[in-house]
Amino acid sequence: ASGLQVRPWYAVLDLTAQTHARDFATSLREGLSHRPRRLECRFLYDAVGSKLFEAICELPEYYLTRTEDAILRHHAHAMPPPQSSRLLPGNRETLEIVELGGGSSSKIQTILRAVLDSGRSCLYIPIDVSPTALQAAVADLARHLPRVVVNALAADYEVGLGWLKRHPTNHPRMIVFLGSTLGNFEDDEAVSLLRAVRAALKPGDAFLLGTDLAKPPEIVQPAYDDHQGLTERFIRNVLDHANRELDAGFRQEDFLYRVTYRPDRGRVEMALEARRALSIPLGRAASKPISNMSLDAGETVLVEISRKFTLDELMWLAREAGFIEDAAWTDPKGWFRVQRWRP
Ligand code: AVI
Repeated sequence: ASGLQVRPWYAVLDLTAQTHARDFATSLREGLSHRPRRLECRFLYDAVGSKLFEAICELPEYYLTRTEDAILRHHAHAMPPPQSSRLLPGNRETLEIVELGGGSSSKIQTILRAVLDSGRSCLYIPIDVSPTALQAAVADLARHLPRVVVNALAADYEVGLGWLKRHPTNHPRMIVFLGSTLGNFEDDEAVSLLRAVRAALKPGDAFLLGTDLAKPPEIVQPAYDDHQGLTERFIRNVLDHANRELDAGFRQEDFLYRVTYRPDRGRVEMALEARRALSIPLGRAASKPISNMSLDAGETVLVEISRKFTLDELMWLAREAGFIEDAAWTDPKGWFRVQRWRP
């Protein structure tokens, strides 16, 4: 651990140095060599990508954020697990709220407020790869909810959850994973993340998970193919990110944005298609003897998947990771689901 910054009301523990294992260069080289070709969607979120994603959340077509927000506003009071009955009178319980991808501050504030309203103290532990995003999120929280103590972990999910597992506490804990980000993971990746979540929990703790649900294509497709073209810019930004950070030689005009909702597979696929045969300089992602990557005309590079889950799939994931569901909430249209699982 390095760079522990202590303030009266918050601390940021910077574990990002441990997060370099699979870096952008390796990921780009391996992803482009893989068949079908693909990129890892976590590289969509540089400073530009994060701003674009914030703008996407406000789009009229992007129903996810709004729908999940409404579920939280209606049901937040029921979401934190009930207080321990063994508490001595006069003793105040502290509930730890760990957020994966912390920083979605309005949603998490709804939950933190519900914890305080239940008469408990609250320790909030956001886990996010970006120390600057964490600083901004904790500053925002200090303004709105100064009673919440914040211990932020600057790390990817795996490193952050591993740290929590190695530093057990006596406080009850609820890990929160909102926004249907689980939907950006393939089954094997999702199960391994969920297992890491479970490993950071003890009996009596809880996991709160927000997921988008399967629904007709005429609702899903426009959410990823919006009129303003923000989603296209968000997906294309991965190429600029590679050019900026790795000195790669992608040219936007060589690619078309392709978005397909595949109800049979329960997922949206966002890809970039080569308009002609290409030889792309890999910059710092090159490794001898390969300095360029060839793509045939019409070949696609899968950049992101966004899954729309059925209940059966969610129950399967819970079982695979060793969770039991004990509560769930949805919106009147049944578009989105927030569920609480127990280890
Ligand atoms: C972060 N994640 C849940 C978003 C989604 O809907 O899958 C990412 C996104 N990609 C394009 N639009 C939004």
